[in-house]
Amino acid sequence: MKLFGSLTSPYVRKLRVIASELALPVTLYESAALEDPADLIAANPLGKVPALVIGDGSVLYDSPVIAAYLLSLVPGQPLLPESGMAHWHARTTEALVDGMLDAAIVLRFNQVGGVTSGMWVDRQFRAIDRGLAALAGRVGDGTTYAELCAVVACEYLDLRWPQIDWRAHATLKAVHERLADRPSLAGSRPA
Ligand SMILES: N[C@@H](CCC(=O)N[C@@H](CS)C(=O)NCC(=O)O)C(=O)O
Repeated sequence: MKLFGSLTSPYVRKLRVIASELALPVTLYESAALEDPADLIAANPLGKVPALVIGDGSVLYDSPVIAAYLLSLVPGQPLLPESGMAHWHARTTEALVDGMLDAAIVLRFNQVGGVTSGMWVDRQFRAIDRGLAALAGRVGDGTTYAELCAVVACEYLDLRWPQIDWRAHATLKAVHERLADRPSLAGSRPA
């Protein structure tokens, strides 16, 4: 399977981590989304990464859809409960992480455009702060999608917004210390 992506995209990294954890054959195909490459636009009309080309040639996007697809390929996979409220709680944790990443990306694009203050910027930082507090209560001692996504999100904050002190949340710090060296995470970390 071919994954349109970039080395720094946290959405892409979530999927690379899942693929590694589940030993799925996913190959990263680097694509600079902001340059609107024709093959990416053909795969995903939104022009965003990630997009996954699967065996029959069809394309899946965006990251929660791709994550669900990858998980569905491995019956009994240990990362995300397949049914019941535990499933929906885990999916909500995924949405929480994705929402924090969305806020961080909005901030990043604003920063690149020279916008570093104002109501919209403050709003994103507040969302991330509240998201971290909520996420801290949703991770535990396991090695599930929730903890892996949490590490990806926290490291993305280190990359782009190092002033955000997510390590102040003891559970996030502990999860990071416990999982950061896992091959799935170490092998997908942006240089
Ligand atoms: N909701 C999407 C977000 C994907 C996204 O925003 N990707 C960024 C890279 S980190 C991108 O391709 N941005 C290009 C653009 O917004 O045009 C997902 O979960 O896949």
